[in-house]
Amino acid sequence: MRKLPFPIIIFAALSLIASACASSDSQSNLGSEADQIALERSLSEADVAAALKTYTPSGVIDEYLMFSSGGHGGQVFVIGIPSMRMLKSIAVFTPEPWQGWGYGDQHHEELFAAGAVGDEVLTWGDTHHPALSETGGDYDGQYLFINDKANARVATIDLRDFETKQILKNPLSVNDHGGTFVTPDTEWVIEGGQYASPLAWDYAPIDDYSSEYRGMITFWKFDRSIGRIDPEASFGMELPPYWQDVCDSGKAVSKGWIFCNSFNVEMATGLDPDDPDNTEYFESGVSAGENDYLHIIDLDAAVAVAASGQTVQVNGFPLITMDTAIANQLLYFTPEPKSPHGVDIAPGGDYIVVSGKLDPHVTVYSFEKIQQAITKGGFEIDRYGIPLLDFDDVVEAQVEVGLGPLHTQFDDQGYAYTSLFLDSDVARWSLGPPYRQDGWKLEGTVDIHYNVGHLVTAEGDTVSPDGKYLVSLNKWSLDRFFHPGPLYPQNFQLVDISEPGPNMQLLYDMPIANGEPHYAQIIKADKLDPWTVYPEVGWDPGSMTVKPDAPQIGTEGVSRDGDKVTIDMTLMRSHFTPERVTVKQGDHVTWNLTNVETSEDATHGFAIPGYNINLSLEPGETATIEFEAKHDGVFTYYCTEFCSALHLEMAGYFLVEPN
Ligand code: CUK
Ligand code: CUA
Repeated sequence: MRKLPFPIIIFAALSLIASACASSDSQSNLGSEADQIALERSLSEADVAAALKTYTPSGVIDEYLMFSSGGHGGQVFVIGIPSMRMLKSIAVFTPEPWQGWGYGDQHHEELFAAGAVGDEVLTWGDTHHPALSETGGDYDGQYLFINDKANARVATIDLRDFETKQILKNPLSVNDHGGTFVTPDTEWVIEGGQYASPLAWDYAPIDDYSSEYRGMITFWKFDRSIGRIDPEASFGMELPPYWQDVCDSGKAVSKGWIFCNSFNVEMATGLDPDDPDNTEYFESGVSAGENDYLHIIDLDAAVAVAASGQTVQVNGFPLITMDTAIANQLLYFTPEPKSPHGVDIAPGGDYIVVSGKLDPHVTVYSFEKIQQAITKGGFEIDRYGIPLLDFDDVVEAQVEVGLGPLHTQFDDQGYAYTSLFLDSDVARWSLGPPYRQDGWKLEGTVDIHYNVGHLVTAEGDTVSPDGKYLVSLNKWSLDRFFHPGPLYPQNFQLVDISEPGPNMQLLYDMPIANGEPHYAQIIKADKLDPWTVYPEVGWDPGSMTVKPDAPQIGTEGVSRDGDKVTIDMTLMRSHFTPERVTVKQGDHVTWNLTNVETSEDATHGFAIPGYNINLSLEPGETATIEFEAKHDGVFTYYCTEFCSALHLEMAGYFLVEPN
């Protein structure tokens, strides 16, 4: 419980006495004050209810945490629910100065180097789908994965310190989209492709699209014992150049299966400037056909095929070719209506929901019927020889929900929620048995503002969603906020979905002022138990162990070996040791630093002007920077975190003598 200062307790007690003495028609002082405020601020009764549902008094912790992609900001946002207070932007693919992410720390340099495409080191990403690690189909609060759509990369974040531990470049593809999604025990992290291109980042003329361009899906093996994906145990699967889109992992009854939608079975290749007959932009070419294909992948069987060595090496990475996938019955297609987007598996794993951007329905496939159709056999095949399951054999229901359906989430009452981009609504509809006997019908909609992409419910991707809250991730905000110039923020809207039936209540608007988030997941906050300080002084967040030779109190100093200078430095309130470092221009400098503090929140920064060096050292953390002292001069390093009353004195001189 929060501790209230003594005068407030007295005041509260007096208020109680006053309200008890007041006549029955004035209710209480609090009531009349609230009424007065509501009147002055023109708040309706619904506004007041919404305020009471989200207001979180100082010192009270949110019930849920939302991990949201940061879109082309390249990061992951952590937001408390229901307060919608932003707690952190976890630095992932993009340098971030507050966290000292990517400004000299050797461990960060290694991560960025691992995410390079060839020799091109990238300093941004387009994060789309965060995936919390799961145990038994429930979020376990241990790890978070996120993809970079732009450059086909996957990152692993450790939720003990909320830091990125790994960045992997996909060896098969330059871009991705259907990532990241995890299997129910996080054995595998799924990364599906998007815009087809020659595998291994190669070149082929676009006229050879059907023979040389390919889609792909990658199965990254997660090793929980070390908290990293093991690329050596991972593999990919070649897919037709159909622009795979979003994927989801089967769970419960469909555990071991993977589903992805696709949206260019037409194999459109864009407007050709040299061909007057080709007048189709992608936007029409890609949507010309009636159907695209839901990809249905038998992951367990694929794992066995990969383990038996039936793979080819592409860019040094094992790949199951389409022919091998067909021969081993790893891959099936079934039609999905016009311009599909999104695949979402119901909590029991029994239904697969796909939306059609240009179709007012959601289409619900039955996993059981898919299995029966596979057993029955006698398939037609698509142009690459992949078995095509008959639509009518595998569909359970189609529910008309509104215009521009995209993504679906679930709750604990047997309802599904689908975002409607064109209508700017969230639709609630009921799942059929075993969820609800009266299912497969629209229950109601709630207006959102505006152009919703993904939506997310509390624990919504697990086998046991919580319901209660839904957040609508809106692409446009238009008139919702003061518009800060022509680039508007996105708008996250919190919706109360606890009341059954047609009604949902919009509670709160949160502007997102950094990137365009795509997807998010919401976890019960009490499932997380992050560190307050690093476990030991001299902790290396890269290896997640204490570093034996990290500087400690008493081991500080400057040593020289030829033109190599090594500095061992400690940081504590309110000084660096040493406070003076002198080197010669051209020296190779290795600077080891440890924040020897063990107190919660006692972070120190370390910035050297003119050298693009900036670190954040959390209590106990050690880091190393290496650079050439190429600029002569006097550089005043200082602590960037206001850590104490004498924080301004936490500084030192880095003297670089000219040659
Ligand atoms: S996508 Cu952006 S709204 Cu990348 Cu999952 Cu659908
Ligand atoms: Cu340490 Cu300011």
